[in-house]
Parts: sequence; C-alpha cells; structure tokens
Amino acid sequence: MRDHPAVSTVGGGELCRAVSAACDRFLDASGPPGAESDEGAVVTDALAAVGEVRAGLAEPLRVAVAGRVNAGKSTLVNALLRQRVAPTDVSECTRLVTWYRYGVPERVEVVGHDGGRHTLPLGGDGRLPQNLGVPVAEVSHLDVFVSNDALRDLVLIDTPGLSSTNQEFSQQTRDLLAVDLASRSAVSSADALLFVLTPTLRRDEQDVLEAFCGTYDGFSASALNAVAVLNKADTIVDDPVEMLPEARRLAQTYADALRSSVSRVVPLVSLVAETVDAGLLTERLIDALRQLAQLPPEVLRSLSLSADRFVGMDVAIPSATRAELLERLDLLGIELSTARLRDAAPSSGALLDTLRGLSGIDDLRQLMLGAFRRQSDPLKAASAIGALERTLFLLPESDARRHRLHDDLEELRLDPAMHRLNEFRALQDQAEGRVQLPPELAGDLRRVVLAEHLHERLGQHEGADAATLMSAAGAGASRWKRFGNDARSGPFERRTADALARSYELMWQSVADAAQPGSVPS
Ligand SMILES: Nc1nc2c(ncn2[C@@H]2O[C@H](COP(=O)(O)OP(=O)(O)O)[C@@H](O)[C@H]2O)c(=O)[nH]1
Ligand SMILES: [Mg+2]
Repeated sequence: MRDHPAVSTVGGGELCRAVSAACDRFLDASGPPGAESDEGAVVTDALAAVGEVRAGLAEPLRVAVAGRVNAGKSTLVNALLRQRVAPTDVSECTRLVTWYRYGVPERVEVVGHDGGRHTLPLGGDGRLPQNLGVPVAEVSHLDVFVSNDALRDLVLIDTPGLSSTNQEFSQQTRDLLAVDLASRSAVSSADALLFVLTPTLRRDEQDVLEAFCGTYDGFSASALNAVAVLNKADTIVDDPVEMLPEARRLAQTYADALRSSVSRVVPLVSLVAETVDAGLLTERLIDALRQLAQLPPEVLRSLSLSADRFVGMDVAIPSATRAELLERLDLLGIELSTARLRDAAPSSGALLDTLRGLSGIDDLRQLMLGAFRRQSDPLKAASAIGALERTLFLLPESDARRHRLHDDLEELRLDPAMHRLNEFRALQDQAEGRVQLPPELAGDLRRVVLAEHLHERLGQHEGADAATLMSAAGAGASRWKRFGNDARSGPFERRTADALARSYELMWQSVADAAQPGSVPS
C-alpha cells in the first residue's frame, strides 16, 4: 500500500522530479542545440525557457522579496542571511534584481542583458561591490554566491521595487503597481513571495495592495505561497511601550485586507534584526548604550526627540558613535535598548535577545519554515508548471512538442501528490480563520493533512484491514461533501470541503489499488 508522502522537506522531491522529466522529454524531442535553427526565434525562446525551468527545479526554493523602494527589503535579506551583504544605501546595486545563492568561492556574477557574465569579488567588507565595472543600464541582474547556511535550502531574490526615476509607467499606474518591470519579472520566476509592507500605506489601500500582489506576471500570490511583513514597525508610534500592540493591530488590518493573497502579516523591524543577527551591535556600541542609559531621564528623553537632536546634542558619548547607533537601531531601537539597560543590568547577550524578540525576525523565520520550506516540493512544482504553461503559448499551434508538453502537464496536475497543495491551503485557510469548521471537521482536517501514514490519516489503527480503511475513507468523503453542500458554507468552506473530499477519495483509491492489484474498483 502506498503511504501518503511525508511532508516534503527542503528542496525538490517527487513532484519536482516529475516536472523535470517532462522538461527532459520536451528538450530531447527538440534534438541537440542548433537543430531548431530553421524553426525561428520563437522555438529557440521556448527551448531556453524550458531549460530555465528545468534548471530552477534543481535549485532550492526560490523566494522573492518584493515591495516598494525603501521598504527595507535588502535590510531584511541581510537579516535572514545573518550577514550584511545586500546594500541598503544608494549604491548602484540597489537598483538591480539580485539573486543570493549558496556557493563557493564567494562572488558576484554580473549578468548583462545580452546574457554575458563577468565575475567580481565581494567587497572587503563582505558586501556587494560599489562599482560593477559596467553601466547599470546594461545589467540584467546579479547572481551572488555566498557560503551562508541560510542559503542551503533557499534562494533569496532581492528586488529593487519601484524607484521614483523609473519611467516605465505613468505616475498613476506606478502608484498602483508599486513595483517595476524587472522586479515583477523576477517575482514571476520565484516559487514563493515575501512581501514587504510599511506602515505608511494608507489603511484604505486594499485595492492597491491586492493589485500589488496580483501584478506579477504568472505569479499568482496566494495564502499558500506568499507571506507579508509589516516592516519598520518601529516607526508607527513614538512610544516604545505602544510599539508592539500598535504594530500587531496594523499588521492585522493589512492581513484582513490581503486575506486572499498572503497567509499572514508579521510585524517586523528588519533594521534591528539585521543589526542583531549580522553581529553589527558590537561591544563598543553596547557600551555606548549603557552610557546613554545612565544619563538623567530628561536628557535621554530630549535626545530621543529626533535623529538630529540625538546626534547633535552635547553629551559625553561621541557624536560619531551616536550616529552609528542611530544607523543600526534607529531612535526607537535605541530607546528600547536604554530602557532595558536602565531597568535591569542585562548581559550583552540578553540585550541582543530582547532586541531580536522585538524585531519579529524569529516569527518570520518560523512562518517561512512552515509556509515555504516544508512545502518546497509542491510549491516548486506548481511554479514550474505555471512557467511551462506560459511557455506553451510561445510555440506554434502546429508544434508536436507543444501538445506533448501540454499532455504531460495535464497529467501532472492530476497527480495525487499535487493534491498536497490543496490540502495545505485548506489547513492554512482554517488556521487563519478564513474557514470556520465544526470542531470534529477541524480535527479531521489536521489529521488528514498532517498525519504521515495512511491508516493514521483515516483515523484507524495500524494493521486495520482494507475493508475498514475503505469504509473510513468513504465516510470521510461523504462527511466533507455534506459540509460543502450545506447552504451555510461559503466559498472558502466549499473549497476546503472539495479538497478534503478528494483527499478521502484518493485514500480510498489507494487502499483499493493495494487490496486488489490490477483490478479496477467500481
Ligand atoms: N527604522 C527602520 N528603518 C529601517 C527598517 N528597515 C530598513 N530600514 C531603513 O530603511 C532604508 C531602506 O532600507 P533598504 O533595505 O535599503 O530598502 P529597500 O529599498 O526596500 O531594499 C535604510 O536606511 C534602512 O536602514 C526598519 O525596520 N526600521
Ligand atoms: Mg534594496
């Protein structure tokens, strides 16, 4: 009997291999490179696109970080890497889509629009070089290789977002899309999306947010493959005590607005996360914070009123050191630190833990692990199938390879293992309150999606006979169909019901197949 595949872990699995095999068949049918030369550029493009999809399937899960310019995307990339490699200043690299992959030797490959590459070392400080040696306009994107453990099971794509100098769109469209073409195309080749929001978005901007998520050609953001952060949570209010509750409230507002596009909105202070996790808060700076904490409260309050005052006022701590603190923690981060240092006398490690806790980065890591990495195989397979389907349209209707690939993809979509995507979505819909289930169905859902072995998924003992298992599967399918047909069920409930009914049908089928090899169950 075929057991249900365990929750896939990192990297491609069964599904990715199946999609990759479909790519192989397509490319093999096309003969060696050059054989298609008389068939025109269209076919060449299609072959290249399929080749790219196949290469992508061999990579870890590709997560694009998207959002407006200055939202803090690169800062977040650094925080996730625990290494300050992405530029967050105004250097030319910030305007380019940058792929971060695991690799040695560490290097930057500058990829031109013509496909040409040249390699540069990272800067002496471990960051991207200031100068790429070619005009930015000639660069398509950067491929950065770093030997960073965070990248062993993830590829991160930092996107520039829309810059005010970008002329691609009219002002109105620009406001609506909020991202530039290059960023959108980068997102369309990703498997998952990390969407960086900031508090400055108006609360009535639901349409804009939806458009933002929906505008990546071919990438359809869903609660399954996209998560969002509300970054710069430290800038929502001035009062450090109010920060977290206020950030959570606003994050929830965004989450409600974005329900169908992202699974959750995590409040985040990526600046503090970067500083703490990339080891940028040195003992020297912590000492300066300790000194600040010793200042009379009214002096400290007055310092904290503005960035200018914080650096400019006449106090014992050198102004340059204060400027460094400001760059690494910003005003609220400094206030939170000095408050903590004044109330207790924590070790440096304890202070860093407090700051990390406030930054929200651990919540995000947890979310990404659950939402993305554990589902790497179906997510990658789904994005590859999407990309291949788009490629089909490039080929002439008469092309035999087009039909073959189309048939292969149809078959893959029906693969029971692809159904995992629907199951995870159902679980997520329920976990995030989009779907209200009676308690017994909620337990049923969790068991079917999360249990590893088929008898467990059916709520039966190990060694239960086929008749018992099939009867449990039949009852399960009926249960969910009844729920789906209930007049009180809304669209999300019906979607969940359809998914779970199909899960039970597939389990029924697999018991039947195993019990009577070769026979076709009635
Ligand atoms: N106060 C505050 N500033 C942040 C935060 N995250 C990023 N920044 C700052 O915002 C600016 C833009 O950040 P960057 O990561 O380059 O934005 P990007 O254009 O989206 O990549 C930089 O000066 C960062 O230091 C945050 O959580 N809080
Ligand atoms: Mg950036």
